Amino acid sequence: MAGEPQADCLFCKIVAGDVPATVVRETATTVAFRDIHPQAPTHVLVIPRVHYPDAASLAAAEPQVAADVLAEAGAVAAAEKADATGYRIVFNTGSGAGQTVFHAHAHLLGGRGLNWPPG
Ligand code: DGP
Repeated sequence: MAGEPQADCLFCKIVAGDVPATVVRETATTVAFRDIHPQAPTHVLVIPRVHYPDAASLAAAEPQVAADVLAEAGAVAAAEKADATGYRIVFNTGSGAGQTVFHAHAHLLGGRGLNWPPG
């Protein structure tokens, strides 16, 4: 069922504590942890505890949780002092855009200059 944990989902396993992660913040609805392949000095993933395959489907079904993910990305940026120089919040959506884990997640990237447009 939509929103329910999926047995084959890596990020559902991180939410459950079955796969270890370096967690930096947690709320009732979200978990934020460091990306295993960081692309910037600050590279944190913020995920909803509920399972939806991407950000748009999360926002359509549970808009408050989608807002929580965004707010947490901002809170992580502030905690990591990435807000001093600017930061980027990215939701890769679809394999053509680089999405590899199909559990909605925000990439919070900061701590260095970020070029535009992204590759
Ligand atoms: P995306 O490509 O947008 O689906 O982002 C998935 C990110 O997840 C990617 O940057 C690498 C990260 N990742 C993959 N496996 C793990 C893991 O086991 N632990 C952590 N912390 N991050 C992971």
